[in-house]
Amino acid sequence: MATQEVNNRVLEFPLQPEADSEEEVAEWLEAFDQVVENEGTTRGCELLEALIERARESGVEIPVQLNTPYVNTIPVSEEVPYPGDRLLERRIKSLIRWNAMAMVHRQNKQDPGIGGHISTYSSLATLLEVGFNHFFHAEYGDQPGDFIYFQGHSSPGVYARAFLEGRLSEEQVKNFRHELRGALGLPSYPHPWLLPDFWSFPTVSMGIGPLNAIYQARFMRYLENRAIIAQTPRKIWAFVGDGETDEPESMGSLTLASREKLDNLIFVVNCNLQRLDGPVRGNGKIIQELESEFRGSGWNVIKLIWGSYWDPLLERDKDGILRKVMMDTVDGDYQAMKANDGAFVRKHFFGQDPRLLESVAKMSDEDIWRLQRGGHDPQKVYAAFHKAAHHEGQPTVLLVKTVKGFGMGKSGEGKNTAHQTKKLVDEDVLAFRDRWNIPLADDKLGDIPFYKPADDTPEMKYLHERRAALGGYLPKRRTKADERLAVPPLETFNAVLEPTAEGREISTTQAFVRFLTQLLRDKELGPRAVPILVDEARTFGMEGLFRQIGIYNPAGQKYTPVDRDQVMYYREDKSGQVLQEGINEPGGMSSWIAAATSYSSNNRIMVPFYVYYSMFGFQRVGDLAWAAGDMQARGFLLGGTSGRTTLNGEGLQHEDGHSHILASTIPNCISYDPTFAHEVGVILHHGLVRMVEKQDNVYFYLTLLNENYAQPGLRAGTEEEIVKGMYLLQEGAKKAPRVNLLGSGTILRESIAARELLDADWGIAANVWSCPSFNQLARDGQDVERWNLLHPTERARVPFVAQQLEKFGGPVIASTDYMKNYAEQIRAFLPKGRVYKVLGTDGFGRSDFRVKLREHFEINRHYIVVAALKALAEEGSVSAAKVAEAIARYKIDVDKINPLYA
Ligand SMILES: Cc1ncc(C[n+]2csc(CCOP(=O)(O)OP(=O)(O)O)c2C)c(N)n1
Ligand SMILES: [Mg+2]
Repeated sequence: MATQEVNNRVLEFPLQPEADSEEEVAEWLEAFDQVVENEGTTRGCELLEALIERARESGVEIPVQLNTPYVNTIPVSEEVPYPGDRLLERRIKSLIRWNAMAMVHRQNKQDPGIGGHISTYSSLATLLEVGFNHFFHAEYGDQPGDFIYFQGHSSPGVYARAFLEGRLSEEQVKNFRHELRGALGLPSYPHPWLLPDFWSFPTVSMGIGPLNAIYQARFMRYLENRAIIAQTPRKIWAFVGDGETDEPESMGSLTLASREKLDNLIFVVNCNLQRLDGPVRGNGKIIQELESEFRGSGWNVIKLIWGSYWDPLLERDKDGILRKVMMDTVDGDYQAMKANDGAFVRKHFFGQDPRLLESVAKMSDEDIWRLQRGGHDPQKVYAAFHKAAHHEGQPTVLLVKTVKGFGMGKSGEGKNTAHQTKKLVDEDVLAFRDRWNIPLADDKLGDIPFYKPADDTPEMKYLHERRAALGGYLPKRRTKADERLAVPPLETFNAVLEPTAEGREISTTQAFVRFLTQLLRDKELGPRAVPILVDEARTFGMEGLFRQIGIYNPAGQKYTPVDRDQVMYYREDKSGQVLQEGINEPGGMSSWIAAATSYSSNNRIMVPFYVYYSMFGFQRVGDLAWAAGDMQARGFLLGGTSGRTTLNGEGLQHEDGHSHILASTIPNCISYDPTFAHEVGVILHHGLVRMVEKQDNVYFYLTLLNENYAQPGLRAGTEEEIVKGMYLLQEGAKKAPRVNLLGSGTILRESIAARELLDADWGIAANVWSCPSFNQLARDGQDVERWNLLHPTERARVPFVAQQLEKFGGPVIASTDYMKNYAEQIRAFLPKGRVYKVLGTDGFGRSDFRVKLREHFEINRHYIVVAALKALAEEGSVSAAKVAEAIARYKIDVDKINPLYA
């Protein structure tokens, strides 16, 4: 079969027609060949298009075919010459291979079980080295650099190069995966948290790299279109495993990249045909499968399958037999070819057709073995990278065929176990040394030494020269932005800090929107705010932003919006500020990550506000939130319409009662469940100061509520306590007994109501404490506890919770719209001897009104009163009969099923 690409679609037509129509077809082909020869390929394409159109008009069914034959996309005639010194580059690459292998092998000899991977890098080495020597630009002068997303498991190779470059010491590479030995060690994988001036992008949780790379490329264009950075030819290179493309995250956002014409994005899929357990598509061909998926998604696809030694064979393949065998052989068999030897390939590959076998009769088994795959041929890789880097109007994917464990000999090459190979048998170490020409004598191989040539050797000079020509060394991460931005004073946000006017009620979501609107007016910071929405702007009352600051769309707005005559119409604009991601939480989170790490990647501080349904937050995109922590993202996540009983009517899959528990698992995520508008204002302002002014490596999560109520306003002097997580909102009458009612979010208002009931119905006084963050209180408590543990003879420190509560006696009752564990966290940090009762919303949600939900989950004012009386009874201040009396009075059904099980 031969093919012709038309409008991104590829048509197949038979080269060997049926005998009866042979002549007719030959005539047509000849005519077509002549057109191409005389008038060029564009004309040929036009002709075919016209023909197809006519065929369609005539009712001829034309098969849609997204695949091309199983050969390289770039014909030999179009390959650009290699600009580098192939011999020196090979030498450098061999040294890197050796040092990467040594790093993993030594460690596992010393410490069996410490792990590490060799075979991913072995397959990737040529791809990365061509990139490092000729394509990957570092930041220099006013030239921003390229972004490289490395396959996580190839880290030993990236470290080995940095070692040769003198950027990592021998001590460091010796301490690969030894991060806790006092010496400088190296983390297993790309982790910016652990190596902050080296790695930028954590990629080792598969799928996160490709997804983030797409949104990074998009965010780069967003900054350019908004004139925050200059438009430059810089690229985002994402190296992706072929197995990694199994992840929906890897493939789920491909159309965004083509829709927005992200020609700054290049995916390189390292198709070594294997994942961890075995072949990726044993029965088929991963390259063909990905070709149709990417092409169908509008990407420019470049397949690089065969190395140069195949060129003469393909050239001679006039009858298409070789191409047919190439196409018919499945990946499981291709893998076996490379796990064996030349004789095996002769028998099982060329042996599939006697004519093919004959065509290689003059080649020795060694010659056949040397027929390498495209990804191990620098000439071919260069040509493919060059073409990708110059392609305009579309993102490009390079589908490159490689061998897993390339050069690892019997210990790994092409074996199903390659991924887990950490140690080579001695014989393979010798073979490895010989294969890559490492000048180490047999008797020096014992502990697998690292090898680094002297600085004045040609290869070392070349290594440094190439990087100097490309601006410097990579990977390299910026830890702080150079620019300094000032946060306006807190008073600027008085609109949310003051009490609401008589009869006016607002929600904390509205308070947030007011805060954001105010911030957008700030000359310096306003343009840096990035509101990110996932088709929920109207849910949060944020549709006003559409008109005001516009929705980003690189194509502008080509239609007249249906609501054009309204004040808040749906306005899309090339320099729009809102990122509207559609119903796409992983995309929203990835945009947020790109913006939240812009201080590092673009040297521009951006302040993203990603607002979403809190239920579709951490539990949906938890792994991205974890990666954001690793990347030291700085920004605001806002979980809207949160609270298991505060979101009316939406039921089980919408009502969030646990996002704060999940938020607490991320060490540098600071989370709040504010009740009042002024708390929202104080917390957001504090967040801005920490992240923008101080450039602290934290990010903030706030839950926002859609329940309207009067706002009491900020009491001056409580700001710091709000931030720490607890302040006294209402002091009870000075009489005994007195209880302490703690709460957060809307449920704090039930505590306020309970305070009145306690007084009116039972004559008991109560203090009400607003606790915007049980998570922060718990972290403080644990930190103090740890200090006390380690300093037993010094004066014990007191947790903040205890400091606050020590001002008053009496039991403590906490009630929130979250699982009991949320408020349970502070139990250990209360003053000694306090009775502590926690109410929370464990169990599946229901659709109904708030009062019903709060009754169902046993967190309403009545339950709070009963819990307070029970606590007093346990303390001995009231009788148990009083508790029973209250249960009866409030008509609480004691036989009601526990909502956890209901
Ligand atoms: C989300 C996730 N799931 C599972 C793993 C474990 N894992 C690490 S590497 C790997 C196989 C990778 O295969 P491939 O993407 O083909 O890369 P290769 O090493 O072959 O280049 C797996 C399953 C992971 N790191 N992340
Ligand atoms: Mg693979």
